[in-house]
Amino acid sequence: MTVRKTTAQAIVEFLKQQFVLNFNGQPQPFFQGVWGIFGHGNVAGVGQALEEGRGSLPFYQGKNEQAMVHAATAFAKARKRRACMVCTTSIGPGATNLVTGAATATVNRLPVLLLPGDVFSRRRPDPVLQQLEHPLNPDVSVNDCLRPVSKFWDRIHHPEQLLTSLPEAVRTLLDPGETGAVTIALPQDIQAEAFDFPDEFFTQQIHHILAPAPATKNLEALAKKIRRARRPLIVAGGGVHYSGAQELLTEVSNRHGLPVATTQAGTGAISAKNDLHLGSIGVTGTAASNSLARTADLVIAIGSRLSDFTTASMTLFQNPDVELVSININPRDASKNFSLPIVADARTSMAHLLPYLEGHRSQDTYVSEIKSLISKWNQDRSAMIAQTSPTGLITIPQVIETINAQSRNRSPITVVHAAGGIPGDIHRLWNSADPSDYHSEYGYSCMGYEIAGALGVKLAEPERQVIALLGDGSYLMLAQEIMTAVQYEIPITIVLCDNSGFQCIENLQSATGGTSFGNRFTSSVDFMANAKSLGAQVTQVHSTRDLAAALTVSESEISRQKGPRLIYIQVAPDIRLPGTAWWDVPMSEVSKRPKTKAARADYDQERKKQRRVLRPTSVKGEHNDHI
Ligand SMILES: Cc1ncc(C[n+]2csc(CCOP(=O)(O)OP(=O)(O)O)c2C)c(N)n1
Ligand SMILES: [Mg+2]
Repeated sequence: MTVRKTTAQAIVEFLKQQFVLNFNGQPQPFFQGVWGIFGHGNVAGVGQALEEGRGSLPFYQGKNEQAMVHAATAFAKARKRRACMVCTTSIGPGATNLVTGAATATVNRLPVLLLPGDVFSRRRPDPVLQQLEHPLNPDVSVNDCLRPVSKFWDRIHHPEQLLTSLPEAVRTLLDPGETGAVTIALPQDIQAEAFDFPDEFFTQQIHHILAPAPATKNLEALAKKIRRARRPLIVAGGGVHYSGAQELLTEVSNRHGLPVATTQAGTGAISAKNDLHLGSIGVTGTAASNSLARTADLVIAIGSRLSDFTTASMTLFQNPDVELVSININPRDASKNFSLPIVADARTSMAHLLPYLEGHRSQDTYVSEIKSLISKWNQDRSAMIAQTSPTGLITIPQVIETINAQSRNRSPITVVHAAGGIPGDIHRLWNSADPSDYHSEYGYSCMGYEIAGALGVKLAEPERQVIALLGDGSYLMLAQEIMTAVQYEIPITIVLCDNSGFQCIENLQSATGGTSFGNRFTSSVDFMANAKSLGAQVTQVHSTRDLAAALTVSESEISRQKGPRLIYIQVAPDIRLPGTAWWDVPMSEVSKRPKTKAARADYDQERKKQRRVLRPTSVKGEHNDHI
């Protein structure tokens, strides 16, 4: 039996039939909503199909395509990649506006399905409005810009192609090692063209997320290394959250005396209350994590991309004999930096590792050293928060601690952040009360993610108070989704920290030997009037006490709050937390300025600490001992 549908109708129907088992083993729809902005390139095709057949698939009108992808990406992150959203756009600029969002999703390994409209497949009216007309390759359109930022990319020239393309798109989105943005470009004419699809194509499918166990050989090798190590260190990344390994990781740490440091994506993977939680690691790391990392003889990365922020641009692990083991579902991540790769799910790995470590615990002296580093860090943390500015304005660390106190005392909240000075400070200072209170987009560090991201998180977790924490620069880049929050009555809280410019880059400029240039704002904005005009309720606060009061929203108030509210704070531009690790930002080898010359000399010194190979060559043979 067959059923006649257009390409667009078939896509909508197919997506509605895809289900995934959640953490409790219950099937739930994988695609939970469609974001869209219509134009001539999708209104009559995908638009028609969505309007007529969406049923269980809610539609959200975006105001900028990049923001739609951010919202969808944040939704998938909050749902630990067990549900995702779709974005439909017109052709031309509507489609290319997706590129930044797609890169954000792909870098962070988060699933999102993009359905950009495309120029006519049959080319009858060429060139159609917004067509690029590539001189040498008529089969190239602007949508080809989405290829490098997608994990799967296809263009549909005949409806029948969906029979192979859609299942592959879904497989990629669901594959924990491969997931990211998936693009299916839909030429305008083909969207509306019909085909007799086999009935079976639209039957319900229930998928489960792969969680492969590590090979016995690998577990034996890892357990041997842990038992032999004198200074082991676990680095927990986002994979711990996505696999649901938080509790087992905590058990491994507590039972066997293994300290845990967390990356941005890994924050919350272990409660801050845990005795052996060292806090953040790397460029934005705590002194406790970083000093331990420098002397560690065994580093076990779990679900981490091992980015330059985590490895301090490969200067962090200074013990000449340090060995790196990387447990990751993605073989490329597992093999980085000459690690012993363990290609496996984080949760399954922790569960399987426990019996291998029976009876083992790190030496008492090491455990007490860790505890004293943590207690010293807690004192430093308090001092960082207590630090005041000569301007008399609230500092970003104080804003962060005020929000953090809310999460500790009045859970559940989720704070969403992405770029500017905030991510560095919050990574260091945040003490997670529960695994979902910290939502960081720091893989792509994309300005403009925060407000749109908060919308996605709130749709994914309506029971939580969702706070977008962002700077004035980030706000100016992508604030219009405030109106979308009003339109769909999505109650988010936006905390806007105004320091009159791109302050963290100004700081970086100065640290790299430069003088102030191009980073300050020279005219001011009435941010409150701006947010109000988009429909937000606005308040200004001048003290942490007022901020705490503004954030303290009772349960009933949360359910009554129909749309977004913005809390505006003028923050001190002059407070910077001291760093405890290096970041490789190359600076000019040639300059007339003594400050720049001196900075370059320091840079050359630091670069000498960078390591290319971590494992000592004497045990190289063991390196291949996997799978
Ligand atoms: C889309 C995008 N463009 C540029 C950058 C580079 N960048 C990183 S932080 C930053 C300034 C952020 O300013 P603001 O949001 O006001 O935060 P502040 O640094 O002042 O705390 C810039 C320009 C980026 N991360 N993302
Ligand atoms: Mg700023």
